[in-house]
Amino acid sequence: MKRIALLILLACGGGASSIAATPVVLKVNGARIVQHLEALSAFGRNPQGGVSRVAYSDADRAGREYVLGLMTAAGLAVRMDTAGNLIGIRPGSEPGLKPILIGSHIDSVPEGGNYDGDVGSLSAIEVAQVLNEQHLTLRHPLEVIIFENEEGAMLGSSAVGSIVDQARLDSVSQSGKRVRDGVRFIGGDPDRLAESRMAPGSIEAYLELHIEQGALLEQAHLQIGVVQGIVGILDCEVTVDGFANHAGTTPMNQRHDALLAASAFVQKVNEIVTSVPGRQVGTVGWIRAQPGAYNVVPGRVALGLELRDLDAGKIQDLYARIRTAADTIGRASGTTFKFDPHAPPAPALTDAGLQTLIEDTARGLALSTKRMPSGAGHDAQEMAAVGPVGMIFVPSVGGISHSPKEYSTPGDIENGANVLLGALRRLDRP
Ligand code: HGY
Ligand code: MN
Ligand code: MN
Repeated sequence: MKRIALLILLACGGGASSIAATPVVLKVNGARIVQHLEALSAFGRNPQGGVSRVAYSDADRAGREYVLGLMTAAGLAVRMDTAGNLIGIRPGSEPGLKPILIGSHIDSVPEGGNYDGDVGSLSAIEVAQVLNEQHLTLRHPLEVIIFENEEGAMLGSSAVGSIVDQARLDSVSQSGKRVRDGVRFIGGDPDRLAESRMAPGSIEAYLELHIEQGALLEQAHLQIGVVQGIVGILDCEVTVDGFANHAGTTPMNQRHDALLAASAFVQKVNEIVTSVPGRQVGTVGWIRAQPGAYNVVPGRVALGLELRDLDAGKIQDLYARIRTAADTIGRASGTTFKFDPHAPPAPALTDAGLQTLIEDTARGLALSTKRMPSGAGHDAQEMAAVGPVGMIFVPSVGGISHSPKEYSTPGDIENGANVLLGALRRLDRP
């Protein structure tokens, strides 16, 4: 009789009845996360190490297939929204509760590393896998979400958090495909993107684990970063128009050299951004001169300006000063500057309650913590429009990221994933 009762209990393992049997401290399988990171790194691998798995490339599509397999193996019911985000669902035991979302992204920058986005994505799947293996049902539904094209100004999470304008869909992505064609390429439907939007207030919370991508944690010998907020990012394409002319016959004092004006502009950006106190950053990250020949004075230059800060007002002030300086350079050099700013991801603060919850969870695991801002953009900042967000950082060795040399140790990754799992379980409690 007793044996039959035990068998019934085991057979009902996936149900709410198993909650009482839950181990007090549940841990992830760190070795499995590392194994999955290695397997994922095969998609888009470069000869020099790292990956070029830019969104909408063949490597991206293959990597997504691999991750979809992991999600299914973790017992998640996976669907793709119209933006192409992968969403794996695990039902909760208590009807009427909002879902808790965990996730990140697996697309990379060109010549990127194997950790940015991947650590959070594969750890979120690991969390679902552990819950599945332990036959543990949370009260809330759990959704593991792998956002598409995070490195393209967070396209996938923008579609979830807000409205993506047509101009963005028409822009050309790093893969060379227009964004709308790319979304189609991975199985989404750009004409029905609005259906991916989640209503504000429709989720309990979104939690994301990510590598720090800076060196604050490593330098302070700390294990977990509790993110306070994520910077806003202003991206702007700047066109400088001069006059293309013969480089041999045009005297130096009669040129309208667009590249010379652009180089003065690059210097000025750095000067203006460093002229005020604070953690703001400004970068000119790419530049193209036309027509681009030894023997032609450059007639046109296009360049990419980016400004980041936690304060949207400060970004706008710096941007205004940079535009004024560009006018001055233009007048002095006989060139004109045109600015074409993209709709910026706004700065987002993480939820104060979730910061404390993450901190308490880490301390409960005997891990050291530090509250810190994020200088990198993340899907969490778009998700902040849908509900409370929390972010967990783990150290990046040497503070290197967006590089094949990006690295986080297996121990740090395991710690971060355990904090993600622990924070999720605390959040799920009544
Ligand atoms: O560009 C960024 O900050 C990011 O890594 N998406
Ligand atoms: Mn990145
Ligand atoms: Mn990232």
